Amino acid sequence: MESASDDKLDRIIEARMKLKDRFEERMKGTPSIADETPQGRGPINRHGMPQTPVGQTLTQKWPVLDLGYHPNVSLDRWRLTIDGEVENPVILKWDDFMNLPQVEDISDFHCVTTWSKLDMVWKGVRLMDLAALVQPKETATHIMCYGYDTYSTNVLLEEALKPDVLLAHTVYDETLPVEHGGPVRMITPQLYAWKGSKWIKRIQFLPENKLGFWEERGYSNTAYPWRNDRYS
Ligand SMILES: Nc1nc2c(c(=O)[nH]1)N[C@H]1C(S)=C(S)[C@@H](COP(=O)(O)O)O[C@H]1N2
Ligand SMILES: [Mo]
Repeated sequence: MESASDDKLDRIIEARMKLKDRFEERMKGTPSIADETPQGRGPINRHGMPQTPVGQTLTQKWPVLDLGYHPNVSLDRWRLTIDGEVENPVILKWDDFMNLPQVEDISDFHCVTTWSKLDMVWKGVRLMDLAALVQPKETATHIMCYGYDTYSTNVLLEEALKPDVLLAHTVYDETLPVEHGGPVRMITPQLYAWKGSKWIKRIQFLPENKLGFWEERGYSNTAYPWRNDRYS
């Protein structure tokens, strides 16, 4: 029914605007926005940062980096659970996910192992809109993302809500390949790429910080590329 889904979209848009108001000040305080001395080189990118963060080398290729196990999740078995510190937890099926507002965005990809790939073309759903759908409680401060391969990674909520943080299903107008995290992966263009879970299956809102897979093994909690913020 047209009207029912329009109604749902209206509600997401309204909730998104409220979230923006709520998190605007905290977003302004994140390193990606508040950093007065970002380290890097090259022309200034779309976020006002030098396009190649300190210690990174640009690549045209797109390496595959993960724990070595590539889960194969068919679209009819695919589910995305969004729960934890939220008013309205959901379990989305593929059609539910594809009926959410879809965006295209061009962004850069910085792997902590020192390669960066610029200007990648993504399509997907903004994490901000998923948050608008589930309504984080006032007490929510972080998210933990889980992959179908048992991966996990934590992200500060005001970083996760940035408009270029997507749950992407399409890259360069092609279906996201399994080795790069298809059907759906998260991307975090303003943080090192390990903060974006491939094969994402659950986003849990948290009332406090917890460490994910790499964070428990000594990688940085915050992962800010322009501060060489690789290890904790
Ligand atoms: N589920 C899952 N997500 C993951 C990883 C992983 O091992 N499992 N590796 C991370 C790391 S370290 C990087 S650099 C990027 C690599 O994405 P790519 O293989 O598409 O280049 O995915 C991140 N997300
Ligand atoms: Mo990485």
